[in-house]
Amino acid sequence: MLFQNARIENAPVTSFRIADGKFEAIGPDLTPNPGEEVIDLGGKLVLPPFIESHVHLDTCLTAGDPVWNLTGTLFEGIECWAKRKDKLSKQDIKDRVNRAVRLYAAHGVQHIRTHVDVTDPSLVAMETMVELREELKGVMNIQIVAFPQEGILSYPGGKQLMIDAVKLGADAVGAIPHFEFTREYSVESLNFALELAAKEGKLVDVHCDEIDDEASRGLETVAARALELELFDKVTASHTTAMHSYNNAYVVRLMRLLKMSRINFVSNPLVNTHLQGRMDTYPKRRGVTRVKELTEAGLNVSFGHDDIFDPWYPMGTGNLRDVVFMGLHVCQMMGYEDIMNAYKFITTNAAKTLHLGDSYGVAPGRPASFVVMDAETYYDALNTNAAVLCSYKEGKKIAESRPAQGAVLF
Ligand code: 17E
Ligand code: FE2
Repeated sequence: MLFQNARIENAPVTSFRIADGKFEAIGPDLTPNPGEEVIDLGGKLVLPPFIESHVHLDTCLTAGDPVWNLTGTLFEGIECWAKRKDKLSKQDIKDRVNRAVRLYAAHGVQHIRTHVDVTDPSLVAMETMVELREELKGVMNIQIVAFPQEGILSYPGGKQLMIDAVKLGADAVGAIPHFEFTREYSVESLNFALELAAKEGKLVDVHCDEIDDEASRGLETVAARALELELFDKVTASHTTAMHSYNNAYVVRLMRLLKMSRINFVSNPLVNTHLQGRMDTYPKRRGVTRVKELTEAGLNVSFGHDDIFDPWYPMGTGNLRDVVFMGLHVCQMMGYEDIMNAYKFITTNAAKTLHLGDSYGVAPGRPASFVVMDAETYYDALNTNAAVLCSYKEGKKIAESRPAQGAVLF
């Protein structure tokens, strides 16, 4: 199949051919073979598929059930979720995750890293997510992080639950240092999580310092262990919102270690703009990590949605455009090049974090997975909230849309 007039990643128009589920060739001089199907993309933007690098699928679509988060804090969210956990069943999780995955697919997402709460003696969410990963693999590539929402050292049997979750099939090990009872527990939980990952050959993705406390310094431990255990870019620090509040002298010192460690960062600008700064009067902190400075230092940063309609965030439609839009505003990354390149936060940068390797990207020999947007450049796509016209996964169309028609009558 030949696609003509495609603007791949903002570049001038070209053509590309897909065959047997792979990109076969890319170039402006490609002409149709006899009898070949030709699709004229009319100069529209083609991007590698979107990647949700941080979400909690097990909690999605539960806002208000059984109670709403009234303060809007992370901590009340954790309390609300603890009440909802009692009602978890395989069917409940499957129904909600199937709905959420379809929301994402409609917006061109083909890869999701989900954190799954394992501070639950039944581990039903983990068990169910492992089944869903298999059931959905034709349409969504799901990566699972064993996430100890209520702590590893501060939750009864927390260490064993992490070990059991890895045995059940988690792809990555998590931690939540800022929620542990003490600083000592925080450090010990990180040592435990990274050593478990090193031993079992897993990735790491830590909910790290998601608090406005400038003394929350889990990140330095994550980075030091990533370096010493030689895990490097297998390790990701998510949220790191306390970095917003660190003093600059400390950040300059920390930055050297971060660069040596080569860890990835995931920022969740939509949700952390909502959750952070809640104990401030005025001025209120934004509480989003230092995306601009990390990027300028050559560290890999991607953006995640974090939640869809759950105790931590009462909105969300699975459209990562909202995440990028908020991220650029709150991180003050609104230069022309920043805006044009912003799709990388939810594509190529996220692919590095998820370790997708050669299975990702618009290039000959790679799986023919891509999205076509109703815009010519990412600048326009972002500004106009352009629809994803179609989403192809390994040569198969898995979603399409027809943009709404409207008219101004004067
Ligand atoms: N749990 C947590 O600890 N932090 C979050 N941002 C969410 C769940 C969504
Ligand atoms: Fe999260």
